Amino acid sequence: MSRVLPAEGGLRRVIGDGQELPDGEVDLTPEQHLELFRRLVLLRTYDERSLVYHRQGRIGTYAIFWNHEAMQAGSEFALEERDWIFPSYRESAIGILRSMPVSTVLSWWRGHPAGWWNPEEWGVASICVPIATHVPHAVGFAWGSRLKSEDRVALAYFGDGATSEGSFHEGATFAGVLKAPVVLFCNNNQWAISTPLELQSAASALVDKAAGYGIPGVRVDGGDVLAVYDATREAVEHARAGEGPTFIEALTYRAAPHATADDPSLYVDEARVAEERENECVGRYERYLHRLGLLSDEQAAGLREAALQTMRDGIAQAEAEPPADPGLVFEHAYREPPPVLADDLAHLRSVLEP
Ligand SMILES: Cc1ncc(C[n+]2csc(CCOP(=O)(O)OP(=O)(O)O)c2C)c(N)n1
Ligand SMILES: [Mg+2]
Repeated sequence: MSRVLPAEGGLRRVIGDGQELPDGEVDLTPEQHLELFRRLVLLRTYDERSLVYHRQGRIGTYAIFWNHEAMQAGSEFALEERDWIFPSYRESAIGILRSMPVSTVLSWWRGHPAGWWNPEEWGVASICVPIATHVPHAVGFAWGSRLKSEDRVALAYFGDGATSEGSFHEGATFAGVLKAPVVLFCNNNQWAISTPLELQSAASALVDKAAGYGIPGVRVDGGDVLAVYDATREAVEHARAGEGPTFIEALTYRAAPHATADDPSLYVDEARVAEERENECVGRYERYLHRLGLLSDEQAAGLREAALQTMRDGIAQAEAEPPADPGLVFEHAYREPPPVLADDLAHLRSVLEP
C-alpha cells in the first residue's frame, strides 16, 4: 500500500528526514528499491564523470543534471518498455536506464555520429535542444499510438522555462483535446539559464497551468524519487486507461550550473545552492533505504564502483570510435547542396586532414 504524504506547497512527498518528518511508503519490493537506487547512482556517476571528461576536453559542452536524478529515474521507473521518452538536453542520459550503452550518450556529447541512436531501438527520441519543441512530438506520437491501438504512453521531459514557450502551449492544447496518452513532466528547477522562475511566470505554481488545458496536474517534491515514481505511475495508469494526459510539476532547485559554459556565481544565491546540495536526492533515498534496512554501506559502495567502471568503459569505447567524416556536417540538409558548401567542406578537410 502506498502512503504518499502531503508536504508544504501542495507537494507530494514520501521520503521523510529521519527526524520529525515521517517516512511514507510506496508499493515496491525490496529488489525494486535496490534497482531504483542503482539507477540513481548510475545517473549521478554519469553526471559527475561527464563534468570531469568535459574539463579534460574529452566531451564538449555538457548540460549538468546533478540533483535531477530522482526526477529522471523515478519517472522512468513508472514506464513500461514499450512506452516512449522524449528527453530534453537535461535528460541526455535517460537512455542508459534502458540499457543504452553509456558510450552512445558520451558520443552524442562528443558530437560523434556514434551518438545518433535509432529512437525505435530504445523507445527514446532524439535529445531535444530547442526548448519545448519536443512536446508536440510526444503528444503526436502518443495520439498516433492510440489511433493504432498500440497501448503506448509517451513521456516528455522539459523545464520550467519551457512552459512559457508556444510549443508547450500547442502540445498541451492538443494533448487535452485529443486525450492523448502522454505525461508532460516539468522539472521545475526554478531557473532557465539565468532567468529565475518569478521572471518566467506570474503563476504561483506551474501546475496551475494544467487546468487551462483541461489536464489534471500533480505537484511533487522533485528530490523525492519515490514521490516522483508514484505520481508518474498514477499518470501512466490514467493515460493507459484512455483518460488522457497528466501534467506533473516536479519542484526542485538547480544545484549546479546550467551547463559547463555557464557561470552561475553571477546570478544565483549560493547559500541556497549549498542548502540544496546538502539535501541532494541520491543521499535522501540512500538514508531512507538505510532506515528501512534495505541497503548496506557495502552494497552502496559496490553499486558506486560498478557505475564508475561502466563510465570508464564507456569513455574508452567512445574514444575508440574512428574520427567521423567531416562531410557529414554538410549532408542531409540539401538535396542539391549550394556550391559554396563544397568550398567550405574542402576547407574543413584541409584543416582536419592536412
Ligand atoms: C527555442 C529555444 N529558445 C532558446 C533557447 C536557449 N536556451 C537554452 S537552455 C534555455 C533555458 C531553458 O530553461 P528550462 O526550460 O527551465 O530548462 P532547464 O535548462 O532549467 O532544464 C534556453 C532559453 C533554446 N535552446 N531553444
Ligand atoms: Mg529550469
